[in-house]
Amino acid sequence: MKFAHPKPHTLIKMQSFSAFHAKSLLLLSTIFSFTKIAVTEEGFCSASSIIDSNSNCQQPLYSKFINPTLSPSHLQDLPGFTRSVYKSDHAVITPESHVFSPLPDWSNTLGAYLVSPAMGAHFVMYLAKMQESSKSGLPSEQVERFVFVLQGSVKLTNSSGVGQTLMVDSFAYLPPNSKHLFESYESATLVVFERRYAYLENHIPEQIVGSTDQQPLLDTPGELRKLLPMTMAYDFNIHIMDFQPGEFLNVKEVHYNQHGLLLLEGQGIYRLGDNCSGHYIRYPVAARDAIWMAPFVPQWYAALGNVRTRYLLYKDVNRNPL
Ligand code: UGY
Ligand code: MN
Repeated sequence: MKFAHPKPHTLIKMQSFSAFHAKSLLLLSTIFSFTKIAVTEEGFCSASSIIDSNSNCQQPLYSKFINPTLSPSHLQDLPGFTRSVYKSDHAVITPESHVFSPLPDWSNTLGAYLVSPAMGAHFVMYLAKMQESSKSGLPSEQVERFVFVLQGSVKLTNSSGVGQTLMVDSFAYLPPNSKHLFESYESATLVVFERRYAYLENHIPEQIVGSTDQQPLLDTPGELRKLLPMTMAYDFNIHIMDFQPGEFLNVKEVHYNQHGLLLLEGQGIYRLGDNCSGHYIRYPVAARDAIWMAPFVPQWYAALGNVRTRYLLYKDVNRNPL
């Protein structure tokens, strides 16, 4: 057994310790107690003991047991635990699984790709964490870009040299091949969507800059805003959808369009796809979760908890799927 008492011969050896060994032990324990203080000063709060009077941690012993919570921030601390799921027709990518690395062509910016063509999507959706004095790169030729500010602020300069500051909840659409630059002087977090533009004769998309609160509420059940014009020049749109707790999607949707979704606020249950026995798969989701939905994946959402859900949703539109 791993945690059995020491065996009798171990005890005999301990009794025959020389004075030298005893001194070494004293030295070691002094070093250890200094190390322990240093570690607690670094902010490690776990495994404090009832006899540990030096601890800087304010939380009472066993606080997580006494105040249990299912908040995702606690669950994401569980060793090896993630709510992330990757399947052939959908994926749920939760914050504890986000992996950031330097974004090619951007300076001082870390990116985490949450949706990409490797999954079967025709677009990418990624988080860009711009640090101090950072600059964006340009997308490839024929690729359009949509940027939404989640934290901080960025300066957008377009091809005519006009600069605009985008704050949280502001967005910009950059048509394919349009030169532009995002700069951040402090830190800023963006969600970015890019796809190869599907050209349509006589329709030319233009640069758009706006903010969510300026967009009109559409006359649908629940609250829906569309951030891009609903004209044929645009081959996708970004929806902002709000649900009060208890509200749910009116239609149990199955459609040809793809989605990339980022939960901005709230929590609820997302129903996606089917498992092999025909039962629906329901995912508990919360703010900062990202979802990829392939064409025709069954989808439905119900908001729960006590705050409004808001999510941002990419949807390809206005093009013949044939
Ligand atoms: O417009 C939509 O397809 C949207 N209602 N889908 C979704 O929220 N999953
Ligand atoms: Mn949908």
